[in-house]
Amino acid sequence: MSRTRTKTAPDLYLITGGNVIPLDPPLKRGGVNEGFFDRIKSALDAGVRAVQLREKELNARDLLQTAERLRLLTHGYGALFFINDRADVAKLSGADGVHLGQGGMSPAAARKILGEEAIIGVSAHNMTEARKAKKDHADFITLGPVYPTPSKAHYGAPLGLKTLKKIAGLVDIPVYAIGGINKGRVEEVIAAGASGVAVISAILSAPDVRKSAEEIIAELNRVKTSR
Ligand code: TZP
Repeated sequence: MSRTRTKTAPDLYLITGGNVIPLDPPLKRGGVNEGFFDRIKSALDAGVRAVQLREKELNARDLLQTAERLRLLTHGYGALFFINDRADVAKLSGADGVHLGQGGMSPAAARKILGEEAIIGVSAHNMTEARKAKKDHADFITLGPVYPTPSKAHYGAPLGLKTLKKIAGLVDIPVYAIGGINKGRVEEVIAAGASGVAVISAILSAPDVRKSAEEIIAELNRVKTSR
């Protein structure tokens, strides 16, 4: 199948999860609290234009309910909206696409559910997975962890900039560096060939979510315009 795609997520890809936003304990109907939406709204106010809902603890009903609210919120800002793994929830909530983990369905299966126009991201952690994602017609990958990050510590050593550079140089779909990304690391990951950055905690656990997102966006803009 030949496919020409020009769609890419914007340079900063905000991902929820990693338990950085407390869910409503105990998980009950609608299992996220208002603070969850407030933080994402602050990031959107800052200029974030791609958001992935990745709340693995939520049951299907709560995930869908959360997705429907986030779809409305992101839509109001013209931001792309993705669901982690659950193409069914992406379809029902009207998301722009799905982001597939290595244990997830194939991009082809996701397209059967979501249609040809859906944007499909894949999480890759090494060259083999990155190449496979490209071969499977993923639209973009997140690649990492590039730096140490608590939620992925059990996977061993992070990839580092050299591996990011090698993979980004060989895979001709957008590569979003992920894992331990903060403002101070934007320049070196873009220099290593990343198209953008995917971030959880540097934005969502920041004391001032809006300020943190604004600073990362400003840094991305500075680095990209100076290249
Ligand atoms: N995949 C690779 S690293 C990571 C994921 C989901 C976690 C990124 O979180 P943070 O807080 O931005 O380091």
